[in-house]
Amino acid sequence: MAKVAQPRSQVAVPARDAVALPERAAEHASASNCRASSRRWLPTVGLLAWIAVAAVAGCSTEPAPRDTHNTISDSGDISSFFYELLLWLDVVIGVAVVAVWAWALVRFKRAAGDDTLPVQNHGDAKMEMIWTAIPTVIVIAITVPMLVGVFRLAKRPDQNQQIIEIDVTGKQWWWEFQYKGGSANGLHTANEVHVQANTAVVMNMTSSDVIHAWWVPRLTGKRDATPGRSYPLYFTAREPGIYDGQCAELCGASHALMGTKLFVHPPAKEVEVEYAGKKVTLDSYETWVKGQLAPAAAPTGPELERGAKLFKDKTCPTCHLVKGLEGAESASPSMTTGPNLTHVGSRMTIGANTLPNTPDNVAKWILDPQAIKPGAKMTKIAMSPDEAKAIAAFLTSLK
Ligand code: HEC
Ligand SMILES: [Cu+2]
Repeated sequence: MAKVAQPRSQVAVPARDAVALPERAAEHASASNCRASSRRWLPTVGLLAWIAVAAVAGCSTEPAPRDTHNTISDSGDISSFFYELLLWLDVVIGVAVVAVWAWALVRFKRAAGDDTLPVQNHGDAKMEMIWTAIPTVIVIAITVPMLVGVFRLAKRPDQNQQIIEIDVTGKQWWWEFQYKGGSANGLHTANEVHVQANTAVVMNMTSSDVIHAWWVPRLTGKRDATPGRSYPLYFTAREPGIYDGQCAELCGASHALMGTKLFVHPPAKEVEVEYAGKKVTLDSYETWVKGQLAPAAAPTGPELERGAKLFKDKTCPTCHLVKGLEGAESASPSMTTGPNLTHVGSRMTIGANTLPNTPDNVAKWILDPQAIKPGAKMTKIAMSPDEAKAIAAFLTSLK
């Protein structure tokens, strides 16, 4: 007959605690060969070293393009402050807990041969009070400033000062910006949003399809763009510059290719800023506004004229507006209506921060938008590469 395996609990091995203590101590002494124990620690030390290397591998003193730490606005500073507050509180608590634990390990180590139970302090009122009071103080230390911060972030800027107000609409997979009031009233652009340094900005976020979230990490926190609702985002950006952003709410096939760019213009004279290691000149905000409000430049020369004609012949104006180009001034609003192209040549990128705005890239995009952005809501219209090149030349001339 086959031998039936016995459950482990029934195997007659003396339970560890039943081994007499002196015996155990002797067993321990013989095993604690110094070299063996250092070899035992080797994998742990190696693993910790690797984690340490991995943890610092991404470190840099330069602010990264999508850095949440080197914030450039008043509301960004509030979120940054809480990040730092929580980080340092956690470091202090973590170090304190590990230190007490390590001290207790050494201080209360059971001596060889000591078989007595330590003093039990279950229900010790003093200790219970201490470890209720400390977390309460910590929670209050976080909650009170946090509430102040939440109310400050939600405070609409004073109406008496200059305000730039922009209706922001998230669409699969790009952003539409419509300026309201002030010198930019009626301005309508896409993907790249422009504001003025040291000027309060009010953004009203919504969506025309699914939930998106507008997020420029160096500016401030994320704000949901939800269909049928409008959520405000308030900020005053400090430093002129160009800042990258990303849709932060999974919104379908090309969610990862739904970027945005924030341009913070100087209020008066143009300035030079650094972007991606290159020097870029930023006009004053009012100069930018004036340029964008003007109708598109009329095509000059046969090649651009051919491009403009092809743009209309290939039915692009059903979805795209080019103010000033006859026959392309009113795209019918629908779910697939595309970005305003009146000044598309002045954008740094196309396809919502997906490709640099060069004639070659625009031609590639026109020939096959879905090859660049899976699921893109732009119809793939049959044409020859030469025709796409002519349209691209015309579009990139629209500064
Ligand atoms: C059915 C509507 C539709 C038609 C027709 C259409 N497009 Fe588009 N187009 C879009 C949408 C939507 C986008 C935004 C896609 C994205 O970024 O996800 C877009 C984006 C673009 C962009 C990039 C703009 C930017 O700022 O990122 C260019 C350039 C463009 N289209 C050119 C054309 C040309 C040229 C034609 C005609 C050959 C055309 N489109 C036809 C809907 C359309
Ligand atoms: Cu999105």
